[in-house]
Amino acid sequence: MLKLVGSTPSPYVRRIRVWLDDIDYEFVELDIYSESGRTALQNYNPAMKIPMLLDDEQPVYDSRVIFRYLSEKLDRPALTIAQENQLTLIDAAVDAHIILLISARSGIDTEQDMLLCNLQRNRLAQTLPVLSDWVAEGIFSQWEYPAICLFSMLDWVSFRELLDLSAWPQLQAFHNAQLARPQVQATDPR
Ligand SMILES: N[C@@H](CCC(=O)N[C@@H](CS)C(=O)NCC(=O)O)C(=O)O
Repeated sequence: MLKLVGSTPSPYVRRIRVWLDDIDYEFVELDIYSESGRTALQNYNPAMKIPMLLDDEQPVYDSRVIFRYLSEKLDRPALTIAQENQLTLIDAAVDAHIILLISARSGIDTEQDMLLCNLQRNRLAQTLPVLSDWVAEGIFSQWEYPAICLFSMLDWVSFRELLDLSAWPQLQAFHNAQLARPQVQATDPR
């Protein structure tokens, strides 16, 4: 039996859940910032990150490796290098937002001129226009894994109020266009 360990808000977990769609698996939901959640998490993944997958005795860490593992197991197509690159930019933008969010929760003023925050803002300033252009070019027009990953990021940044999508009309239109999908609604953290 497949067991996916994660949380409902995590964009890295949600991408796997949306992609798995009709596949039967157990979802182990953790609050990774609570004491009990952290205790449980350390038994599942010493890296202390979600998602992690357990396929009977086989642990699989990291959403990219989980995707590769399950693609092979479920006989689904592997990603092309172009799609891997799309994921890399999406992940860079997600990670930059996560670092800014955790910094703010740690009491850091993320608006200040500080290397840690400047690097993340710089990364977002570089990745978001490329992702927006790719949406305009139709790169994400198929509801495949890269589009699912982009959606999961955009829905999470809206949910956490980290990015005003109205400043990014292409990204906002893409986000809105997916909201009625049943897998999207079934995994909505709100
Ligand atoms: N590269 C990892 C990133 C996973 C990740 O950063 N997950 C976040 C939740 S969205 C997490 O577990 N954060 C906990 C921490 O950093 O302590 C993946 O693709 O699975």
